[in-house]
Amino acid sequence: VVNVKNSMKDNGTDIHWHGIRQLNSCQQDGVPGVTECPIAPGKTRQYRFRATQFGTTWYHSHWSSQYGDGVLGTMIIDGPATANYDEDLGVLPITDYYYTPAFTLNEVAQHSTRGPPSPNNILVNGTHVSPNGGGMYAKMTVAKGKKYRIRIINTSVDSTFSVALDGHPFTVITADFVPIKPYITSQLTLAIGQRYDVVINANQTVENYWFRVAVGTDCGSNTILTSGIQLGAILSYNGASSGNPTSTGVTMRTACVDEKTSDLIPWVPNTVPSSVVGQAGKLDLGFSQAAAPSNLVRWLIDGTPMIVDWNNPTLETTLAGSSNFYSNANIHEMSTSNWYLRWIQSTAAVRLPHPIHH
Ligand SMILES: [Cu+2]
Repeated sequence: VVNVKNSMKDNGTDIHWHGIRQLNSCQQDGVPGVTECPIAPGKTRQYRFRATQFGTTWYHSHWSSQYGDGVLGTMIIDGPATANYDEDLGVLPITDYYYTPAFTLNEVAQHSTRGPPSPNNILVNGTHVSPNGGGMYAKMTVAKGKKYRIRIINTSVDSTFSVALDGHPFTVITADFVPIKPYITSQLTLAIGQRYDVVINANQTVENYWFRVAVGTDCGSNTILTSGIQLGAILSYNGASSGNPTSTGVTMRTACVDEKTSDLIPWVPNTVPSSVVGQAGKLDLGFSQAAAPSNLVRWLIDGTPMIVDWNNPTLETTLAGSSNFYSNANIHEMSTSNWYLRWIQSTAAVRLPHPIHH
């Protein structure tokens, strides 16, 4: 049970529980114009749902571009792990960081002919150094000889990140909410919304080590990249000197790719019936841009943009037994209760790696 109070003066809001399966509770999913009306300024709403999965996730406003201004947080649901560790260091959210408010930039992005605006910096666990001086790196402190769990989350607006920890390979134990057979890697790439829980072994010399963060420049940018400062955070052993690490590490990926599917083996297998795979449908992902002077950019699913009407949640229309949805509700009907498999495919002229964040 979560009570959310909207204390903002002029904005609606609501909270989406990223990755939580809302089986028989879809009215708790927190998506304005789809599952609910926004929470008005000064109002409170209660969300109630069953946590049937466990692991690491985050919650965020689903109201326009509001989460880009920081209306988000992390969540841990306790459960068993597929590898042993001594201590849980908790969440390590990583985000891009813009010095201009999200609503201003959203407007710019929707009329830009040169792609979305570039973030100015990153934040690791809410902090980072500034290229203009000041700020500080996030620090994780460990004791030599112990194993630690770290829960890495990409809460970005528009960035894919790769991460690595100098001298300490990751044993990956979950992908999003799926416990997996542990595999070892020196580097992980996270698209927006993705989470990986890893175990590290603090078996190196008592020192400070860089936790490196790299921007996926194949699908984005960040103006801090020209500053020459090290992006990331610091892993510090008890007894190490103060000051920044001098460690060296792997060459960081710039590609916006997923982990190899051959590495992501669920601990508990879950098989999609082959009869369904044979009938897979396709959703076409693209975007359009209107002529100058508006240059309005729209993302399209099967050629149609989704433009939500906050006053008429599609769930309410469905409950009323009506199919009179607002225009641009972008409804794709599943007529019978069954398994459905949809491939989301980009056939636009510019085929950006684009995470579908839902
Ligand atoms: Cu989300």
